[in-house]
Amino acid sequence: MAYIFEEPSRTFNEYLLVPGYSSSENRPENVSLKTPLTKFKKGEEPAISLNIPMISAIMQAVSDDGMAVALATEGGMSFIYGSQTIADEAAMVARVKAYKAGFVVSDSNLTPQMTLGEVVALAEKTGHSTMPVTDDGTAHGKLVGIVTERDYRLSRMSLDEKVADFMTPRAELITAPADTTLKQANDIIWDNKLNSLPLIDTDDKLAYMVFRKDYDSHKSNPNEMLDEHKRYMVGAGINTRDFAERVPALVDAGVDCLCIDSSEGYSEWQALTLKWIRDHYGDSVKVGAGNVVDAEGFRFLADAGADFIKIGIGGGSICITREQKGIGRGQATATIEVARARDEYFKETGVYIPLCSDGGIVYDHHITLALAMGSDFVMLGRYFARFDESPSNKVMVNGSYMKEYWGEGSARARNWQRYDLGGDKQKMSFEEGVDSYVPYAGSLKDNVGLTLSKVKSTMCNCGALTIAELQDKAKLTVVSSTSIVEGGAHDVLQKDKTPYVSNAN
Ligand code: RVP
Repeated sequence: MAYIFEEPSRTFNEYLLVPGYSSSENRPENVSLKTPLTKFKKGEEPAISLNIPMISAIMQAVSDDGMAVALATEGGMSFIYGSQTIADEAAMVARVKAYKAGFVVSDSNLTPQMTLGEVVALAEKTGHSTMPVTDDGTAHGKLVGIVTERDYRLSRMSLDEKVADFMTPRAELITAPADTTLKQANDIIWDNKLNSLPLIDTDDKLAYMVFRKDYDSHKSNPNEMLDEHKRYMVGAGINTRDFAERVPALVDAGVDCLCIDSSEGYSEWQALTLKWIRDHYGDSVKVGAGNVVDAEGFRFLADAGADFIKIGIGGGSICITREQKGIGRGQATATIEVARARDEYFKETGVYIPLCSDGGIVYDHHITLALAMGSDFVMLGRYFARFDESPSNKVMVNGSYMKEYWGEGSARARNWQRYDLGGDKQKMSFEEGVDSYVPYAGSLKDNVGLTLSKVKSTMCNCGALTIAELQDKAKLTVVSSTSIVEGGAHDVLQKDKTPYVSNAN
């Protein structure tokens, strides 16, 4: 007879944390959100830790190189989407690794022949007011001048005027060699009261621009995820088909961690993929696996050698797997059961395998719940898709700005590899994801800052200064449907008259 789980399958919304004793030490500024990304032996340190417990989903609408840089700046990590060619994915990884914080490859470049009209149009499009002028109009052409807002006055000049006639010419610019350090560049900027400094390579070509404002922001990012060469860290998604080609290309590009991207991870295909990686790279290449929703699935992937394990089937905001196929499990129940299995595995083997709760995070407090239930970090799609830094289009819908967000199992992404059963001939013919809009929410930095301030505040209420302490001390209670109503604003007439729905972000 079939196995029946007696417990109902619950979601995050069905739980609350019951506060514990908080001492005067339990203040948000004392909380550390550092958390392991990869497995480690008792008493040892993980090879990679995240500085904040957030990674961005392996999705076309979420994780490209721009998102990866923005999230690494805040202390998390992106996993670049694998539903693209191997060359394109490797190029994204390589761009993240080549990115030097504070050293900007200009995306707004002019030629001396361009007109003031074109300058104004480019400034509007990119939002950048400082534009290098190069002989060929590329980011690495020969520098011939710079145009800033101070070089032109729209009220006094014709839009036909040529850049060559109003730019600040190279002879009047202060420049520095390409191997100048950020500290040295900043000193030159300060000593000469500059707003920007072009760095020139040995062929007399423009290498980077350094901006005064970027140096300041670089200094105010204490959580940056940097490798031993001070490059941003980045992950990448792989599949169980072309790993023999994809993995070497991503490793060559400098990837820090891989993750097998699949809606169903309890499969021989994942074990074969992990084995291939271990056979070829030993433990030097880190790789997460998933997704699973119960203890059996966890144990299978742990024994197969995964460095971390992802939890979640069917809970993603754009996911219709449960409707289409009838498989899945409430995200809270899945997380709790898998975390118990992980703790038992740790007791038995002395190896701690970090867990990632993936999908279904709607409120900021769901992150805290996922951590309290035993996750070490969470993977978010919808959350990050809403920000400036996501690769998807920002569009106006019914008078509000939205960002497009589509599932990897939607017809739009056509990443059937995530949704097939592995092997070559078992492709699925139906969709498991939808194409949607999510409300545009501004910059990643502002939103992540606010979200984590809530997480830290709740951790203090639970008497915890670290995620491990939260997992240990948290007291969770299942809520009734009437108490959910009690939890929001109720029985009052709200002044702004907008009916209270939820404060989901
Ligand atoms: P969410 O954060 O709720 O938007 O969920 C994101 C997660 O949903 C992804 O990390 C992935 O596990 C899952 N996903 C991605 N595409 C699809 C689909 O098309 N069904 N599901």
